[in-house]
Amino acid sequence: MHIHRFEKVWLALALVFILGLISSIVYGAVGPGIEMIDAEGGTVDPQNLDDTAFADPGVEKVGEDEYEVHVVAKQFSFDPGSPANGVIRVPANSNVTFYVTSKDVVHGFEVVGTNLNTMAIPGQVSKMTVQFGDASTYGIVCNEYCGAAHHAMEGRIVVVPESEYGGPGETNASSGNQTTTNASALAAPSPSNALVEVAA
Ligand SMILES: [Cu+2]
Repeated sequence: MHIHRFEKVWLALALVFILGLISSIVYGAVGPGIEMIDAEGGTVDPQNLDDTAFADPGVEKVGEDEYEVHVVAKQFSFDPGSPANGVIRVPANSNVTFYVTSKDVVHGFEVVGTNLNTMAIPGQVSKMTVQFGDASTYGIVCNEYCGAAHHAMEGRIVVVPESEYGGPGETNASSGNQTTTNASALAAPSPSNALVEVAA
């Protein structure tokens, strides 16, 4: 069978185009370290968070330069994270494992300008370990439409110099001192697009 030269060129171009599309999808799925929320974080009863590690969400020191942060996303704030609940404060150069869940509807937990980004799903716990470098302030936004005040659902992670870090208690909204402690950092968040590295 004779195939015209132009026909062959056209077939080849179409093939290159298809392969290009497939590779871009494969790269998008595995290249930037994107993973499905898996069973590692476990599950919780979203109606009964009081019986879980999310009963008193916040920052916890679990080792030398190792911290755990439990975050409950709810309409329309992060606890902790949103200023009203106390922003998240961790020291510079620390490894931080986040456990994020939702108590009502699906929310997003995206740390702006970094690769720390997950869905917060009722009943499901998202677990992510990241490494924070120098002192900085990061914004947290909800990137899943969750209701009327979705646009106002935001928070902060303040990475403070190790010498100024007073311990996990600072993030506790009820401690009363964190609002003033964070006021200057919130007023002038340092511009940051430094990537958070996935440590594990
Ligand atoms: Cu939202």
